[in-house]
Amino acid sequence: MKPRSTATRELVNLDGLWRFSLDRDRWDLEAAVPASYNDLFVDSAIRDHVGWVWYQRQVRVPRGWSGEDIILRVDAATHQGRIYVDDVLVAEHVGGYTPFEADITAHVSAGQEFRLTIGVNNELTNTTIPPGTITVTQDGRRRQTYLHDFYNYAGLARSVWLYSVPAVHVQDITVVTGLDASTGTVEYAVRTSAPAPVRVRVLDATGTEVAAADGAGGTLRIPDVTPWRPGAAYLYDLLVEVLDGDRVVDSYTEPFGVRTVAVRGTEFLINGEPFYFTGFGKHEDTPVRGKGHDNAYLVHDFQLMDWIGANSFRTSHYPYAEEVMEFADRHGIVVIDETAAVGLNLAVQGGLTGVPPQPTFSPETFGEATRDAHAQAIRELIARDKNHPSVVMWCIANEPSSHEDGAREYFEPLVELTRKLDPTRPVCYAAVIFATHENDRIADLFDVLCINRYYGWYVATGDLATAEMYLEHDLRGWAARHGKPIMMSEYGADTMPGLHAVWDTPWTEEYQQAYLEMNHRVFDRIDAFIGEHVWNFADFQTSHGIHRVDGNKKGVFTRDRRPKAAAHALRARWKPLAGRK
Ligand code: GCB
Repeated sequence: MKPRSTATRELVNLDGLWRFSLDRDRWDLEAAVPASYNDLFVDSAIRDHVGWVWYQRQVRVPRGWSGEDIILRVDAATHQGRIYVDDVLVAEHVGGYTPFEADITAHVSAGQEFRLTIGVNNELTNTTIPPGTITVTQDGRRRQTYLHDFYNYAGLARSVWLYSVPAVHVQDITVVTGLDASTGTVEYAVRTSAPAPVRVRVLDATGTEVAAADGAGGTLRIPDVTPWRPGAAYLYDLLVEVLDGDRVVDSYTEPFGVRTVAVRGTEFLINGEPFYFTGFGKHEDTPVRGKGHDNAYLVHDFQLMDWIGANSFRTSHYPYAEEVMEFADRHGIVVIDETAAVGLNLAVQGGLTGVPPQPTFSPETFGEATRDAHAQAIRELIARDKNHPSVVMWCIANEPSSHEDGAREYFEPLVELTRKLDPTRPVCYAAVIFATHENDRIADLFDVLCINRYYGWYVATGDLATAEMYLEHDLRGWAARHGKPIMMSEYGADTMPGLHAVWDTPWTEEYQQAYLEMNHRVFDRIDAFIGEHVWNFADFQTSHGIHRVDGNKKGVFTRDRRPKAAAHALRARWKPLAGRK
C-alpha cells in the first residue's frame, strides 16, 4: 500500500541529494533523488555504467516512533535494488518499476541516526523484465544491449520513504466496485498483520459518511452514488480502522472510484457506456532527470493531454510512478496499465523480415525463468494498481513475438494468472507488425485487440496511399478473425520540429499530420474500432541507432513539451470526439 500519513502512521520523505558512488570507495559525488543518474553527470563512465551503483545518506528516525514498526520503502530501483541499514542488508528486489520495502524496526531506534545505503543495478538479461544482453567490447568494457526502443535509464527514479506503522496494522486493501441502478456496490477485503477487528467507512468527497460496516471483508452499498467517469472523476475514501476494543490502533484511507469496466461484443464499456480511447502511448522521460518522477511535468503533461482532447494513455512500457496513477484517478483520465515486458521479441533483430535469428521462446532465449520474472511483474503491478479507478485494462506485454512457436505456451499461464489476480479488468497485449491476424497465436486469449502499426513509416515509407491500403487490409483481417474490440495502441511518424515540405516527405511536420490523418480515415471505416493511441506523446531518449536522431522523434510534442503541427490537428479531431464516438 502507498505509504500515507494517517492518524496512526507517520511518514518521512527521503528525497533530496544523496551521496553517490560507483564503487563504494569514493563518495565525492551527489545525486538527486528522484532522478535517473545517467544524465546528471558529465561522465560517460557513469552514463554507460553496467552494474551496481550506490546511493547513501544519513537518516534520523523521528524520536516519537518508539514502539512502532519502522518501514523503509523504495518506490522504484531500476532494475534491481538492495537496501542496507548501516552495513546490514535488509531487503532486495528485482524489477525496476514497482516498489519494495524493508521492515527495519529491529535495526534502528527512535531518535537515532542510521546510515542508509541503497544499491541499484541496471543489468538486463534474458531472465529479467524487460530483457537484455550484456556483451563485452574488444577493449574489455561491459555493454548493455536491449530490444526495447527507450534509453535504459537507471537509479532511484522515484521517491524513498521512511514510515511508521503500529504493530497491528492494515497490510492490504482490495476494493471492487459495481453499479446497481443508482446504488454503488463496494466489495472490500482487508488484510491485517495479525487477527484484529476491522471497521470500514465510506466517505464521499465532502467527507460525509455514506456507508459503514464491521469486518475485514464484505459489501457496502452507496445509495445515490456518484460514479467515477472518464473526464468526470469522483472519488470516495474507504477509511479502514483496526480496533483493539474501542481503541483505533491503525487507520488507513484508500481513495477509490465507483465504476465498472466490461467488454461486450466489439464494445469497450465503462459504466455500461461505450468508451472510445483517444490519447497516447507515453514514456516517463525528461531531459536531465531521465525517468525521474517530476510533479511539474506530471501536471504539465496532463494539461497538454486535456488541451489536445486525450481522454486516456497507456503506461508504455512499464508501470509509471504511483503519483501518476493517483493523478489520473483524480482527473478522470483512463489508463491502460502495462508491465515492463517489452522486447520479448528476437524477430525485431531480423529487420522487416520478421524472421528471428534464434527462436524467441526457448530455454536458451526466453524460457521458464523469464516467464517467472514476467509473472512476478504482473503480480506486483496488480498488487500496486488494483484499486485505481483510472486503470481499465492490463497490458501484459508490448510487442512480444506472438507469431512464433512457443508464444502460446509462454502466454497462456500469464493470462490465466492476470485474470485470477483481477477478474474485473480486460487484458490485452500490444501486437507487433510481424504478428498478423493469420499467424498470431495468442490474440484469442485476450479481450481487446491492441495493434501497433507503422504503415507509412517503417513500411511504405513516404507512400501514404499504399500505406492506407495495407493498414485497412491488416486491421480488417484482425477484426474479422476475432470479433473483438480493436484499438490502435501505436501509430506514429518521426518528425523533426521545424522541418517542412509541400510533398509527403517523411520527418516533416506536414508528413506527421498527413500520416495521422491517413490512419484516422481507416479507423473511422472499421466498426469494431474502440480507440487510438498515437505513438508518442513526446519525443524521448533511446539508445544509439542510425534511425534515431538524439532519440525517438515520434512525439506529438517535443521532449520539452512544445507542440508540433500534428498536435493542433489531433486537437481538432479529438476535442469533439473524446469519449463520445
Ligand atoms: C514500437 C515500440 C515502441 C517504439 C516504436 C518506434 O513498435 O512498441 O517502443 O518506440 O515502435 O518508434 O519504433
